[in-house]
Amino acid sequence: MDEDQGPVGGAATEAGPTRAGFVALIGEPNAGKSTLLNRMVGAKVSIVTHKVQTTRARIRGVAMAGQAQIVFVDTPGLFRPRRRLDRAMVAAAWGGAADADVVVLLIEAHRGRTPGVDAILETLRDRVGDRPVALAINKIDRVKAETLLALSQEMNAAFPFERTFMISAERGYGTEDLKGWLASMLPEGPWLYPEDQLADLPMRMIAAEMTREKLTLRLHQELPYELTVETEAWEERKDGSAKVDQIVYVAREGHRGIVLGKGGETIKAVGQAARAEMEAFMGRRVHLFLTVKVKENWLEDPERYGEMGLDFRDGA
Ligand SMILES: Nc1nc2c(ncn2[C@@H]2O[C@H](COP(=O)(O)OP(=O)(O)OP(=O)(O)O)[C@@H](O)[C@H]2O)c(=O)[nH]1
Ligand SMILES: [Mg+2]
Repeated sequence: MDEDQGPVGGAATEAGPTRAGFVALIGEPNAGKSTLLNRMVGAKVSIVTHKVQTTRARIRGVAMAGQAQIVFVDTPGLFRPRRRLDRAMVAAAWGGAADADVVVLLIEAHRGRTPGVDAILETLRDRVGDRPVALAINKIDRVKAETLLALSQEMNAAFPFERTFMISAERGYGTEDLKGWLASMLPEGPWLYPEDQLADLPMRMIAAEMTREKLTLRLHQELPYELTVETEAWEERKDGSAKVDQIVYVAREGHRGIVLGKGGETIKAVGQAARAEMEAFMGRRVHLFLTVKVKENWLEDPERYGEMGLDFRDGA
């Protein structure tokens, strides 16, 4: 009987029926969506930086909460898009919200109800239909408790949130409460992924994201916006290690020098840090080779969007 539960099982027991579904995390750039996803999954599957517009595609992370399997959908930040890449990112974010069972809007406690938050609220109902939307006020470690109540009231007057949670994704405050509530909101049904799967993203893409994160952290203000990383080749070696070749695309010749750094020291440090993270994630040795290529109009190249998990046409 239990075998009929679906592709990957998840049988009902005395603990109650199994549940499964999608929870989309939306919000302005830098709100802490990826940090929350990683916290929920218990592993770093989505890259995090202090910069806005870190996440470019929809990234799924799988978390278990009792009998429920919650598939968190991390999305790019919502902002007013200007360029093609921006538009494709924002489209991916709203697409993630429209496909989810439950939507969580993250805002930053210390920034409060910004014009960007208002812009999201304006179209939120049209975008999500009658799906439940929860508010998560994140980064509560940065503010005094008194300000939170006022912010919560102000937000709830502006939109009928199903629930409001005060959390710190980074420190893990309030996140278990949020997880438990989300689990209870999901429809009954078999799990969608094997219990031990953490992410629905090919390893070569996770590896490319790891390198992009290290570049972002290393280059700070110098970071070219027009930069993307692709895993070009992946070779499994007999000794159990992997040889990974990646290309860092930049749009201008001048950016090549920035990425390489003096005497190649920047790309070397980035490569070391990215390799260490890949090895820790996969639990085996990695030989990483990075090449920087100038491709002037990659931002208009449909293939690059496909590699990022975005739809080129969304940017039109
Ligand atoms: N103090 C504090 N910082 C946090 C918290 N959660 C996230 N951050 C920081 O906020 C910054 C942005 O976090 P991300 O998780 O990358 O934010 P995001 O919403 O995914 O950003 P985009 O992908 O650019 O849309 C990082 O520097 C995080 O370390 C928190 O609870 N408290
Ligand atoms: Mg992110």
